[in-house]
Amino acid sequence: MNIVGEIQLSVDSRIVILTGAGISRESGLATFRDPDGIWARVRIEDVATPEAFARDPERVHAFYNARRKGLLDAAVTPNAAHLALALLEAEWPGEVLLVTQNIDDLHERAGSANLIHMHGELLKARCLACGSASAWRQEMTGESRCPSCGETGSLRVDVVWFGEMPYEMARIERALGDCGLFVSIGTSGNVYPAAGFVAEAHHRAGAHCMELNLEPSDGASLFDAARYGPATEVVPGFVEDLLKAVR
Ligand code: BJW
Repeated sequence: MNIVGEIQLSVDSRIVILTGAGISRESGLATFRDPDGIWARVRIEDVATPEAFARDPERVHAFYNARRKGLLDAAVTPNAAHLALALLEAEWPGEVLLVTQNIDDLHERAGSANLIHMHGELLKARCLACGSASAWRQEMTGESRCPSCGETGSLRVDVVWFGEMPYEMARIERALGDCGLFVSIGTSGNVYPAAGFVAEAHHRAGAHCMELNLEPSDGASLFDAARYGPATEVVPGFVEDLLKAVR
């Protein structure tokens, strides 16, 4: 069935969507590699590697405490792009799997449920003593106590740093090998393995691959088609075009 003009897709096809920091920018959260992004203010090696945490845990805690506080600010809410993806999941007859690199919780607040946080979650703590992950909304310090085992000083934010294995890769790989449409939204395509998903969906599943981004990403030539502009404009329009086929 021809749905959007450029896409040949049957309505029971699985859709895999990858999101990055660009989708949350219009909600007030900074991206990483834009000129005003996080990596323009702090060095990756100081805050986003296991070695940085081993060397200076309080600095890493302070970096994530500030971002957690920002995420919990009442002004930070899901935007039209997050809401459109939740609507797509609710109304598309086939499976819609949302894989986000973002550690914010804006997709779940918008209503997405079939969601993988491949780089972890800012509002969770992981205990290095017992391995458990717990909800965590307050400041974290070297003296914080694990809610599961009671150990003190064993908590870290539950995010995936450089050199660590992203979460749920087996489930993601299975979905990429069996999707009709792969959509990448608001990501620069700089960080692997996420940057390689488009090639996997294309070669293993023969999926139609689309990029929705403010501007062409580093991997733009790997996509079959693209729509460029702010996520709050481009994503709702794209979702409406898809859902026209099933209404
Ligand atoms: C808008 C917009 C608007 C703006 N609307 N759009 C050499 C070769 C290949 C790989 C490696 C290598 N050396 C090392 C590696 C591996 C390494 C890696 O990729 N390094 C690269 C830098 C080369 N990767 C890892 O270590 C990963 N682990 C791993 O590989 O394990 C082994 C393994 C292999 C294979 C399978 C399985 C496992 C772990 C990576 C962890 C990344 N962690 C971070 C921090 C997480 C916690 C935190 O948030 O603090 O994740 S880094 C940071 O980058 C964060 C993001 O999720 C990630 C991606 O960034 P994203 O989302 O793309 O943001 P930006 O800022 O880059 O782009 C924003 C985009 O939005 C731009 O395009 C804008 O234009 C756009 N935009 N406004 C729409 N309004």
